Amino acid sequence: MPAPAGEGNRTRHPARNIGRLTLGSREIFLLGYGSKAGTHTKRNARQGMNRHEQNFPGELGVITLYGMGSPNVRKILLMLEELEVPYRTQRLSVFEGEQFDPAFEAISPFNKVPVLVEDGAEGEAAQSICESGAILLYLAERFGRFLPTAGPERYAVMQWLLLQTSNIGPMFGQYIHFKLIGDAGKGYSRERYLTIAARAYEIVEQRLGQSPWLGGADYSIADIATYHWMMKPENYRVDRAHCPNLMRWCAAIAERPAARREAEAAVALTADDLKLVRDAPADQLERFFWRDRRPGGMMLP
Ligand SMILES: N[C@@H](CCC(=O)N[C@@H](CS)C(=O)NCC(=O)O)C(=O)O
Repeated sequence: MPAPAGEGNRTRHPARNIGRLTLGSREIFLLGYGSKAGTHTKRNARQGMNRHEQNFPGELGVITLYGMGSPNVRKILLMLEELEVPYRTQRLSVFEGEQFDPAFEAISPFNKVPVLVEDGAEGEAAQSICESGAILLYLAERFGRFLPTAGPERYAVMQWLLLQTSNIGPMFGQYIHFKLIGDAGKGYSRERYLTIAARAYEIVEQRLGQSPWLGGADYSIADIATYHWMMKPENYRVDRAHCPNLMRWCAAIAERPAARREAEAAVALTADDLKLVRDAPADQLERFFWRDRRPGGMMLP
């Protein structure tokens, strides 16, 4: 069995392959790890468990994060560091089109990173999840942390989490897209998304003026989801001096030991992302920007 090719391998469990993606000349492994036999029966173990333990009975399977150095991936990395659970990372080079491999598409239907895989109990298929918001919810419930279990703050956390995944990420992403490719519409698209980004800064600044954290009194997956997207206001032509609450919040997160570890762990995942996009040949960029991927059968002429 070939050795799994993962970076940042932090696990001490023995690995087994549960699947394999062949990406060009490279093989990427879907990793599974044999669960250690428990010393007590599931029935006895369930007694006295809290809700998250009941939802996820059994041993912790080793977790693999597939991704690269983008904010959507780094939020998961930050969460894993906050949880201090064993995990490993597997870089997937989206600039070189590895996300379009059919084997990867099977676990990420929209061909995007991050994807998180946790192996199941011995003999069961691994669980895999794409969409960074869903992954954060999974990890929060899996480990019973960074998401209140009930009450208004639970839904406040969800509100700010979904605001990030449905507004901040996609809108900021569109701005970056039009900034990178230049805007044939005389800057219309770029300016539109820049305006929306500035509005997002305004909303978040206002919220953090009323509350120490996005979800309320406690640091949560809403903060973890939003941090990497908003830490550099000048990238969206927003003046730091006009968002003191946001900057206070950024500094508070940056000082967390998990954030420091995350920044180190991100180095391997980020690799040559910027260089790759800068040096990419035209046909590769066409592919990256999805301009060659119109689903023909679906679309009206
Ligand atoms: N809604 C998704 C967005 C993920 C996403 O946009 N991922 C980008 C990198 S940040 C990607 O994989 N792009 C490759 C592509 O679209 O082909 C999430 O929050 O996980």
